[in-house]
Amino acid sequence: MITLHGFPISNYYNKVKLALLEKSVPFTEEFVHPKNADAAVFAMSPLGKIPFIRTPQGALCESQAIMEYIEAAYPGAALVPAEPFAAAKMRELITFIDLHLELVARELYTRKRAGAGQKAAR
Ligand SMILES: N[C@@H](CCC(=O)N[C@@H](CS)C(=O)NCC(=O)O)C(=O)O
Repeated sequence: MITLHGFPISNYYNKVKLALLEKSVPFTEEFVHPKNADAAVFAMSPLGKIPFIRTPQGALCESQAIMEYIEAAYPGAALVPAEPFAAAKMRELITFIDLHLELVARELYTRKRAGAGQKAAR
């Protein structure tokens, strides 16, 4: 049985959770907030990031590596197109979202929050 660690406000966490649900993979969830990462969390996720999963073979982190593991290890609905170009386009979109949308948007949230804090302090 897979245990998914993290928290549901994370897009990366939800990405993995959706794959597990779409493929009907049995799993449980365990709440982990990276701010509270301890030695046990770092042993499973060396950068202390979520999501990570525990499997009977060991722990695995990085959402895209987890997605590829789930797709390869479990039958059922295929999440990756069989046709090579279509599969590459899917990976292109994932990379675009992960690197050029999610990380940039996150930076904007951080700046917005910092700005809100400055206004409150005035
Ligand atoms: N490349 C990682 C990114 C995961 C990530 O950034 N997770 C955030 C929560 S959404 C986190 O754990 N942040 C805490 C930190 O960076 O210390 C993945 O795809 O799993």
